Amino acid sequence: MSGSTLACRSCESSALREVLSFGEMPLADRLLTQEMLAQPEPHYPLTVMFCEHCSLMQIAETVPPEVLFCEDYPYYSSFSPALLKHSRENALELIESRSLNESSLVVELASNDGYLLKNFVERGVPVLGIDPAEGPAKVAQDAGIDTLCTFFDSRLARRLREEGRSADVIMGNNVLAHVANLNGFVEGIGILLEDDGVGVIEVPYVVDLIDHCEFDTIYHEHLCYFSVTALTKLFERHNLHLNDVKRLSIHGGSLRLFVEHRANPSVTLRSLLDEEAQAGVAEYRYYQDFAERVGRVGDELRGLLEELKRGGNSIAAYGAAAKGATLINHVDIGRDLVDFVVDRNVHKHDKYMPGKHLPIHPCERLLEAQPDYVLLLAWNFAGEIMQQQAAYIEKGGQFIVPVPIPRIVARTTETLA
Ligand code: JHZ
Repeated sequence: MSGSTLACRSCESSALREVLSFGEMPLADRLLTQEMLAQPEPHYPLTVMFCEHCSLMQIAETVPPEVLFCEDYPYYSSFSPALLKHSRENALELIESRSLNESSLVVELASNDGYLLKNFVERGVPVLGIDPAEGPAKVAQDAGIDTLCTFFDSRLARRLREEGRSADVIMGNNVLAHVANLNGFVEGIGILLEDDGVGVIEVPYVVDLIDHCEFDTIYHEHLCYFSVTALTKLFERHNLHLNDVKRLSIHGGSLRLFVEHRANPSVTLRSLLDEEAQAGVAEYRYYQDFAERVGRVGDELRGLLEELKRGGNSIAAYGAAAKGATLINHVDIGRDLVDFVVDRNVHKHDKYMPGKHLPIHPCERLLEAQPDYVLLLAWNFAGEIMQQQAAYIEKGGQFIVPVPIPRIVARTTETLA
């Protein structure tokens, strides 16, 4: 059963207006085994709303977190070399800028398989990972990364405090949007953070989502889609201050937030707030034509795939990503159009994509089958994936990038560089 938001997830106002409805959708990370194919698959409505009071974009439905994150959660951060590099650089910068040492504590919320914390451990900085997903948490524990397999909230923060643990740095990458009790989570950060500590948090940026029509990043795990304007209000409610922000290209465009107990807003933060005000991010009209644009991208993509099929071409897909589930289900891409999906994550192999049940194979399958086209579901790692697949491209294979405008990426020196 999913709950429905009657009030804003941040400010609790009821001034919510619909931006887009996807109708009923399956769960994006609930990959199916062969046996599960014969059973009914749960579907839940997926409706994007905008809060006219605090300007937070969000979805209306809350699928219980235990359903989303605990059983067989297939997302392991360590399968992307680009993400590993990004995380390592982030950790090294922080060790340097905060002078972290053996008496510091770095806590990561949603620490997954330890992809980020291992960089601190390697340099002797004590860490604590917190993650409710059993599979990834076990990988981290086995690698010697102290990890609690549970959800983070204000109660856990208090318990840790009582045990004498407080954090010099709290990290949380791609977790804030996933949290059903948003205010409780942020309150917990305030409790656990040392007086002079810093929260370093990454979230996908709603401005990039809207501007580049990244509609496939909307699924039940992602409850919120943040602007700096909305975030400032969220943190202030808990006596925390968003003091600095950095725009990042990862995941189609993200923000790295620097949150502290004392207010000390940077020039960058102020100018991004100004930019958002000028663009109208706090007003409904900024989101008003999104549904129409999403419809257009979907029609164009389906049209392109159908045309290629009519021409006798074979098509596969790359990346059994959560966002891929939204894309194939919303655009209605089934086995009539795409034969199979490949992915490097071994935990996804021999399973089937939600809803459309496309089979998932190891990446080697691409060279064996040499389909004429590959739909890039993990378009956020396009450069990295196309370089890896140079042999497929050399043999005449071509990639289709679905957003912001569906297009075939021709075989160029750029893709092979
Ligand atoms: P990727 C996940 O979304 C889940 P997804 C989560 N909900 C979230 O918030 C975002 O990340 C941020 C594969 N791959 O990371 C790995 C290759 O096979 O874009 C993944 O299965 N070869 C927590 O799932 C998928 O593609 C490669 O070379 O949409 C990418 O999924 C690379 C780079 C990736 O996120």
